[in-house]
Amino acid sequence: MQVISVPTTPFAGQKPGTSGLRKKVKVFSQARYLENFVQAIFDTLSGQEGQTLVLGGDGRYYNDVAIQTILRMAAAAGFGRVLVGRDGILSTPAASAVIRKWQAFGGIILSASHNEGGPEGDFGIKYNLGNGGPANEGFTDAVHRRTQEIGAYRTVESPAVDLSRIGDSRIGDMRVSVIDPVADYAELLESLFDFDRIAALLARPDFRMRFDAMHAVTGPYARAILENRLGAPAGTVVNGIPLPDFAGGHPDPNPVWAADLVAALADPASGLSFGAASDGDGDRNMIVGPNFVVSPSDSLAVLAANHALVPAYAGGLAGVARSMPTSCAVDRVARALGIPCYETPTGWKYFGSLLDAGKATLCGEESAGTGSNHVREKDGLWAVLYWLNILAVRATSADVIVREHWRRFGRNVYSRHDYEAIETDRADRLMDELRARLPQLAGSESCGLRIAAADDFSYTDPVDGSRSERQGVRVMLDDGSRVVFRLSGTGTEGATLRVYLERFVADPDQHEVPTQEALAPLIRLADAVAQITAITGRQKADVIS
Ligand code: VG1
Ligand code: CO
Repeated sequence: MQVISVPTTPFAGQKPGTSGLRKKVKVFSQARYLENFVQAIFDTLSGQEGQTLVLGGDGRYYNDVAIQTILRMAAAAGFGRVLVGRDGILSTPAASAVIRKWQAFGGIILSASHNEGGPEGDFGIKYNLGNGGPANEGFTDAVHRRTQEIGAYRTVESPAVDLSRIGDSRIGDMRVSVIDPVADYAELLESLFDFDRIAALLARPDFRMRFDAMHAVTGPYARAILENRLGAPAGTVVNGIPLPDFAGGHPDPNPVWAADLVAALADPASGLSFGAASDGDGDRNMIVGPNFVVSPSDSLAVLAANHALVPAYAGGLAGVARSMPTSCAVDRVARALGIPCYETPTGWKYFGSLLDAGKATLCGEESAGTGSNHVREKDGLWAVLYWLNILAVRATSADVIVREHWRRFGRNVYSRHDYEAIETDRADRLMDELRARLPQLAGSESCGLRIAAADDFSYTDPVDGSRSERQGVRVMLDDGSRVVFRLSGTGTEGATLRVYLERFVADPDQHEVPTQEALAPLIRLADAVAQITAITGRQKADVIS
């Protein structure tokens, strides 16, 4: 096998964000751009010679081109074998499952998740370690440093691999195995849940569900598991064929981008009793009951509170973990269960060490990502099956389950307001000024509310001691309410400001007050404290979830 070294020069800005490197397709498709980044990953590894790499993506535009490039570079880097999903498809949780099952050295996942696809859309790439989870900050920082000094990338000459057929071929000394992207993952999920009971629920005439794959990667997974294995009627899965441009939408399972699903569940004529959706790469989920959208933070709390009903977790939870901006609903469940609750920065990479160390069993984020120690990624279909398992045992609907949960634990009323594509300078100024004002905020009053404390969240990993600073500004009120501000690390256009609002309501008579109404005082406070309208010129958020 003859390895070719191709001279190159660094590109600025190849810095992975919350979940890998995401850029416009136009940026990624420049000559040497993808190659530089992949070489920087391979240069950061050691000991990969002869080992197995897992490779796949969410099927978005440019996946096919990128996969052929990466296969050749993996051969040049000395990998012994690559497991690649048929047609280049692997959802993020499926890639994690495959890495773990086959004890691979690591994996490369090609996805920009919920970001739009197509030639004008986004592309992304992330590296997962041998535990199946996203590389930690130490690794991604090292990759970024390497991209800034790179002088050559290595590849081999070889014709394109046929990815449409399962089976083995070779690139030089390396074996390429095209695998069924669904099988290992489906087998794993079947081992966690009570499939017989879920099948019985799906067969009931009074129960009808819809799963919206949003034209993204989960279509084949949902069909195989919900329709083929569990016997849900054909047509349960809608928008089930992965399209390179997601039919022009954002595969982001929230009330804005999954408005059709929410509307169908609000319409009694649809006959639907349960709805769910997943995102571009299949790691996030949306749960919808009759005329009721389950808040992702509540969903995590409900999963934890009902763990005894699910075979894989009936033995008890070691602990739970949530990202800092996620509501404290799960903390209340943890307290009742007498188990620890960890608070991490945003992004799944921070959960890996807790899961590996057996400190947490369930993890979740307010952005509709939930998962467990079965893989090292968040997992959309896993969450849907977990809910179905609960519904099957409790024989009631999702809205009733959440309302009962509120009555028992109180309600953490919660919402996230996103201001998208703000000019980067303005967004940075907003955060800088807010940070500068932090010392004065504690003890002050704003919009008639008393601020008890304000800080910039930092985190020390309890397992490896690594520190992460500047992970979001928290403004905490006297009554336990919170407003959190941070800039998104997944966007590709300007900056996205995320404002997270949370208020605890114990009184059951107040639980039905509409979310935005219950949070109105905090929404005013957020604007006053951070000067959102004054600095960005925006009167209201672009996406409210
Ligand atoms: C967002 C979410 C975060 C999630 C990340 C990746 O990050 O807030 O909770 O882990 O997306 O999810 P940010 O930095 O834009 O707020 V996914 O499904 O895009 O892989
Ligand atoms: Co995702």
